[in-house]
Amino acid sequence: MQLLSQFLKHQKTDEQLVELINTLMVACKEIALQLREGELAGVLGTTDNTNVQGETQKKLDVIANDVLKKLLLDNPLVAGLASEEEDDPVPGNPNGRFLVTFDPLDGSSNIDIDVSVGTIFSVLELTPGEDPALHKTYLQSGRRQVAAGYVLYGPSAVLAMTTGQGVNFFTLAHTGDFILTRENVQIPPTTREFAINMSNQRHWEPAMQNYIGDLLLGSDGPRGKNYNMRWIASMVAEVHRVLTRGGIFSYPWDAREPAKPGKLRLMYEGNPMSLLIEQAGGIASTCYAPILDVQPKEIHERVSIALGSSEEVEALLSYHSTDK
Ligand code: AHM
Ligand code: MG
Repeated sequence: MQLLSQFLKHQKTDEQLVELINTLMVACKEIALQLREGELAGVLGTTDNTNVQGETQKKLDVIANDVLKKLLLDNPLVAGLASEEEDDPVPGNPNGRFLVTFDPLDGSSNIDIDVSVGTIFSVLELTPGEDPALHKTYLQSGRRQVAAGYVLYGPSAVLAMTTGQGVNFFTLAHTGDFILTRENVQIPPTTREFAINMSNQRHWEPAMQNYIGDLLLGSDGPRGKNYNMRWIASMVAEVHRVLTRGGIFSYPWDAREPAKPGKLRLMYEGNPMSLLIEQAGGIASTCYAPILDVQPKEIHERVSIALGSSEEVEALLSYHSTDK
């Protein structure tokens, strides 16, 4: 049995990064406890606020954001943070080394129905001389992440994390420790499972409509096999399924808001999930380029996402390159 801290030591992870990860996990354990109490703790339901994306905030969005913010700002290694639930970045210690971006509670439409949600985080290094109070300081491409991961709050709480040396799962034990439960996760290259919100089909690009249309034809169609569909409406749970047994997950560009390429955010969802997927041998793409190569222009920017089993994502990309 290996504890998270022992495992990171064994991987010779930078000691300051280990300290930062420990802080993140203290916050996630607190969030897990609040979620477990649910209605009993009076934490369900919505607030009167909307966030910067114009979405109504759930009480637990705010609680999770506050827990992460407080603990991270108490850690002198943190130069600043940016959150899906904050309009602007929050500066920390000007001599700190790390910038942390996060979605405190992803999939929050699932909170009130007791379905899985998660915390997604991404760790960058402050470029010396830059100001962590400014948006532009955070606009680094996903390739520059020094760590990324999520904690899935499901029947058990599971941390999936990478520091650039593969992906590993750690399960939260009743002792409060995260214990290594799956090492060097590898996504199977082929799959018969896809995840997409089909209700948006008529708004997608023709290439995406054609690709999904061919999956639906099953063994009679050009893909020659029958597919199954899943949609949990919680990206953390979908990515966990993809990492665990393969699959393809997409939240693509849609015509309703052409200026916003998709629903999900690059800095809080796209980049950390893409690093995990690539580190586990999968592909994460905008449908035209690797997500990790996108140069962010705004901290709350959205991105079209397709990720998962390498052969399946390659098949999807071929529809986009030929527009067949
Ligand atoms: P959130 O960060 O506001 O919770 O939104 C992100 C979530 C993802 O977890 C999930 O993939 C998607 O939104 C579901 O969207 P939809 O409700 O359109 O199916
Ligand atoms: Mg969210």
